Amino acid sequence: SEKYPLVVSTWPFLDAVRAAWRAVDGGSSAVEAVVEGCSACEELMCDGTVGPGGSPDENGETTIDAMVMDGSTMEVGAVAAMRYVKDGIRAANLVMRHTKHTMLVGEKASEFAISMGLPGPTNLSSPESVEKWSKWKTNGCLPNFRKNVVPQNGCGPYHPKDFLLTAELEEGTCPGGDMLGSLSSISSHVDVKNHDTISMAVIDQMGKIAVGTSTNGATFKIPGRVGDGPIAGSSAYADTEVGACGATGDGDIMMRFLPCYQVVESMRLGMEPELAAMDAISRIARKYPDFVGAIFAVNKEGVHAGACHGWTFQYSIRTSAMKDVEVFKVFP
Ligand code: SD4
Repeated sequence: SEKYPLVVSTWPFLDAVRAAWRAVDGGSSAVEAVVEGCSACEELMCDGTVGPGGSPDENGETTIDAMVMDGSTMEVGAVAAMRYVKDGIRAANLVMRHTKHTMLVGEKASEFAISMGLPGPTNLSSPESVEKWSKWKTNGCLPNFRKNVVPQNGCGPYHPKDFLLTAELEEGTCPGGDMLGSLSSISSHVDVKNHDTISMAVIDQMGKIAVGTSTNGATFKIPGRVGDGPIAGSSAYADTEVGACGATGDGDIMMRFLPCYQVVESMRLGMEPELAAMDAISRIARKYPDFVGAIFAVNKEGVHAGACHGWTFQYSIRTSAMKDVEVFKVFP
């Protein structure tokens, strides 16, 4: 048919889309193509925010969030804050195909992935991530993601403000001193360059739909932080009867709204992809006017659209009507 196969992805991750296209055009299932596409991005370390070598946490470590969803069976596999294994999407796929669970986390996710044959343990740091982190350490470790805290000295440990005020009363000293004033003004500042998850949707030759995501998250996140990447309905969602959605941006905010679930459900009720995408984004923006994020929506007819807030967004598409990947720009 002319409507599918089809591959959509956040950002101009051209080689990832090409890898997924080769798979699906050659007869692979939507799930297989999503895995090939996201895996290509992990290997290329797309933008430094997919695969290893990006987004060091406060301890300097890179961890990985990834998810795959089969929109025909509604099965999901996900890994969250996975350490020492770089193949996020393949690990997620192993969870989906070889367990009855939906998500594994942290070091246990790594152990599972390695036991199922993925390479590891591997150091996920790169010279770039180490340098970024050392600079941050040298410059006083101003946290990106903490609020209402004071560092005990310089780089932490950080304590809740109230905790310290109590300690001050008890001991008659004032730990933290004037850092209290300066730190409280740094809320959850997010660097726009931090945010380039791959979120991909594929419609295969049978018309079946799958989605996948992979990211190393957010720079200087608190160790243990899990973003929207592995959360079905947030970073991506698929239903073969309706269509699919993929998201990118400030996952800490977006995962409070399940925007991709919202998009697919709106399309199920008859909304066009463009309106569904805009509605999902504006629900978030109404509560968080400063949030940065974007989504693409595609229905089962292959009609697609994007919406964004706080930045200009681009998504990539490949269909049989195109000679190569085409990139669409979306403005807030
Ligand atoms: C996260 N959503 O972990 C991811 C980052 C991202 O585009 O999307 N970047 O918050």
